[in-house]
Amino acid sequence: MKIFSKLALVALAIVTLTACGPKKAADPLAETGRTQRTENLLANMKHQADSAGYMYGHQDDTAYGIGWCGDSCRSDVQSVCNDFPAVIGFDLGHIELGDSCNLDGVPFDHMRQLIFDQYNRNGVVTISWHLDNPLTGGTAWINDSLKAKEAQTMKEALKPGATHDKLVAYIDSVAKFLNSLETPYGVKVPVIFRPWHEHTGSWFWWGKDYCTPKEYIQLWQMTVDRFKENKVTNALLAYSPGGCDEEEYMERYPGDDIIDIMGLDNYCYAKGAGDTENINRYIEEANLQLSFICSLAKKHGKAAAFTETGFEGIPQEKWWTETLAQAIGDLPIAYVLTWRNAHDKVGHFYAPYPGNMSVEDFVAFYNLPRTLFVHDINGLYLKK
Ligand code: BMA
Repeated sequence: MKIFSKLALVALAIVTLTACGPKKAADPLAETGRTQRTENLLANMKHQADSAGYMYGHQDDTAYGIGWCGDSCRSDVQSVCNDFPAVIGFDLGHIELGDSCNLDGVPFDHMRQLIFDQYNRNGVVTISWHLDNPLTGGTAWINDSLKAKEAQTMKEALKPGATHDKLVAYIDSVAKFLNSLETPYGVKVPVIFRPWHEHTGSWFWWGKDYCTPKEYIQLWQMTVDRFKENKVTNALLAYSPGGCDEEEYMERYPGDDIIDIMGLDNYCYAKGAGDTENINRYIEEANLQLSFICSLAKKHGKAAAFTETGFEGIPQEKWWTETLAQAIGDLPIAYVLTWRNAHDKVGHFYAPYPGNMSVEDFVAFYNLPRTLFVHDINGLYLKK
């Protein structure tokens, strides 16, 4: 290349750069250190809970369903009501092991794409984490025969040593995944991260019998510290105890500086449609718990949500309008999420699919003025 053409190229580059000015960040950071879209999502969830109604969510909705797995752009919910859930949940269990698929067989690369798809349709994404035990190598669940050892996990994880280092690396693997949720246009997809859930029970190694309130809160602090260290800017944090009273709920609350969404995990464990006693008990208890959670959320300036619920196998034809919608009533929650429709575990489903007995009632639930699906929401990320 002749010297003058090189000079011409340099001149052209300078002119172009000056004309365009400095490149503007696609999604600038807010004062909190999180992206503006992440803050907008939180602000809108608080506001939306006060006005429009609640979003419907479904775990692993687009990853698999009854009779299918990994299909492109498919959803059992969408198949029955022509609309996607406003919230879709995913689980990062086994990302900490460096596996390519999560504990339910969903490839993480596919999950990332499904998260982009949900964001692109203006929907919300929430992420849970059933991580393995960093001390024993067992699952997240307490195994009765290993209980004595598993009960030591929290203590070991919080003090300097091999288990602690392992847990740090585990949390870092989540941070890395969250950081990888960047669109080609430089926007980090906001997500609601919901770890250390149902800790008011004792079935996970972080459960109440296996640590003190102080230790449980330290676990959250450690999570947040690692997120900061890894410069995670797109995560809202949800706290989701299992069914409990208000005192228990607050006993292990990690603090207003850590939590954004106050949640509840509570399932209907009735023995069938005829078990009205237990169905009614679920309605009453969930309503009572959601009601103190909504008051607490208001007082603490947080959003409130029914972070996990359902009736396995939906044995009640009108579960949606006569049970779930009744449990929520007119409480100002931002969303409700029902659990997954397993394709490989017979009867383990919590949302309708074509041919399911509760389809008609689900459509009635869809048509209730307070339930919101993807078509009902807009501007969650852009309108402050
Ligand atoms: C549980 C069940 C399990 C699943 C786990 C994590 O409630 O659905 O089958 O592995 O959640 O998704």
